Amino acid sequence: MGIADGKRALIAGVANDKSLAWAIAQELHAQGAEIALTYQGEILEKRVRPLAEQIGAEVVGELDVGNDAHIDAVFARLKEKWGGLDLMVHAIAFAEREDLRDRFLRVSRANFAKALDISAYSLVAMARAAEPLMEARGGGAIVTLSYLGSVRAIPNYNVMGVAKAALEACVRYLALDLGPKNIRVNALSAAPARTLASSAIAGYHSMAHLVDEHAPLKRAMRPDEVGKMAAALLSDLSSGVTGQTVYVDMGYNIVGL
Ligand code: 0WE
Repeated sequence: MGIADGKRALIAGVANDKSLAWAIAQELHAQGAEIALTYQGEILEKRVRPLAEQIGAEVVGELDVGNDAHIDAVFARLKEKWGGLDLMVHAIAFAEREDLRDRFLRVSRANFAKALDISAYSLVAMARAAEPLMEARGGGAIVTLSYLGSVRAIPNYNVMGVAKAALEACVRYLALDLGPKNIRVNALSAAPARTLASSAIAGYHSMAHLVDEHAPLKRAMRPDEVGKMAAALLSDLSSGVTGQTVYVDMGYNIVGL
């Protein structure tokens, strides 16, 4: 008996076995959910398909969230497959690599727009597509991934911080729109994790180490801790919680030094 028994979940943003989205997929599977995965581009498809197989998930298509036709096709497939949807995980972000270093104020108008489009607007577009499918099931729950750079100025995070601030605001407005349909929307703000999204970042290791050292729990985050909190936010255990940003960061965000 699991907390996601009989639930049907779409998880977007698995890149490989280090992805926080994969940790969430495994936990939801362990808690009894049926899973659908998407992939972004052919290179990641080769990584996602074998992972899907491990948890009996279906790969329901390519999802480049900058492409409305991909969003339409994925949700059409879900409607055909399940006729509804209970849970959705959005674990997607993008900023140009050149903007994740040096000075924030160098970001171009075009790169700023793209970072906010892919990292924040995409949640709105996916929530709109999910709404009728969740309504058909009498409600649902949505979780997206954020980071402390939304509310603190973290060196080099730059335009991604602005995008995560927008993402967390989108969570609140979506929660307001979708609450009457019994659909909850929350963000999970994770500590730095060693994933594909962070592997490219200069100075990542010293940053992650600072968190381990100064966080109240004095240790690194484990991906399964993100999986467990996401499962809770997607389950009836959090039936009274919506519009929130919940930190899974060993308490780092509360510390001032
Ligand atoms: O949200 C993120 C990173 C997301 C991300 C990563 C990349 C790398 C490759 C978005 N766009 C890109 N574009 C690429 O071309 N994190 C929370 C991880 C992260 O990124 C940082 C961090 C941390 C932590 C960047 C600077 C400083 C700290």
